[in-house]
Amino acid sequence: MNKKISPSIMCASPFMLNNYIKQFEECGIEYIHVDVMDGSFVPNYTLGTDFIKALKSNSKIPLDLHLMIDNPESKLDWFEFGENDYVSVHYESTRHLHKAVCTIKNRGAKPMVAINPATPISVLENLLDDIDAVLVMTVNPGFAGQKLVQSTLKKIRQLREYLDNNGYKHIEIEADGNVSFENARLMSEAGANIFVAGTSSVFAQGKSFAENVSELRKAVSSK
Ligand code: S6P
Ligand code: MG
Repeated sequence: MNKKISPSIMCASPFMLNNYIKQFEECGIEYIHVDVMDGSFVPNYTLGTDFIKALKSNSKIPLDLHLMIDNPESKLDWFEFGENDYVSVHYESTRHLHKAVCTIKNRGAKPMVAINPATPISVLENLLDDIDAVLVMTVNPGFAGQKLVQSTLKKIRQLREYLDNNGYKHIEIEADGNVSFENARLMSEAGANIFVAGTSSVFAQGKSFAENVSELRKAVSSK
């Protein structure tokens, strides 16, 4: 599977967004990861509907909307997204996950289901016919700059094996949280192919964004 990089835009300085979007395009970045936090499902507030609208009108790069909000099925209408965009909803955030997934699909976008570190992959079984990707949270959602939850590497491996052995080879696996250069290599070997890149890699200080992207691509290219 092609390896893809999805920089987490909440980790970019808001004063440099135009500059970053230009660099995303120059570096062939595949997705822009947008963290939406509602202060209820997770203990933080981040990017909202107007930000997403502005991002869509200023960049052609597909979005990777990560909705960390309660009951997303009743709020999807608020967000601008469409063809080629990924939209992820958390298993833990709703009693109506299938409805949320179908709403995303009916809008022409690609549904992804996100699972927290403590959530087992078995909860995905009855959704696999309707989703394009699984987002494996490799930290607890809410903040950038956290440390990898080690057990999630095993979870990625189990999930990749399960998908490959049960007719779902096409379903992508996204890793989100502390995707450092070294962790990215381990996540890639375990079977992830979309990497949410934040303070641990592409926005790390000391090197340019382009240098960090090329180091990250190298780290995930081995498998
Ligand atoms: C966390 C959020 C993530 C972070 C990303 C930051 O709740 O979903 O997308 O923005 O993990 O990257 P890093 O390298 O600081 O962990
Ligand atoms: Mg995220």
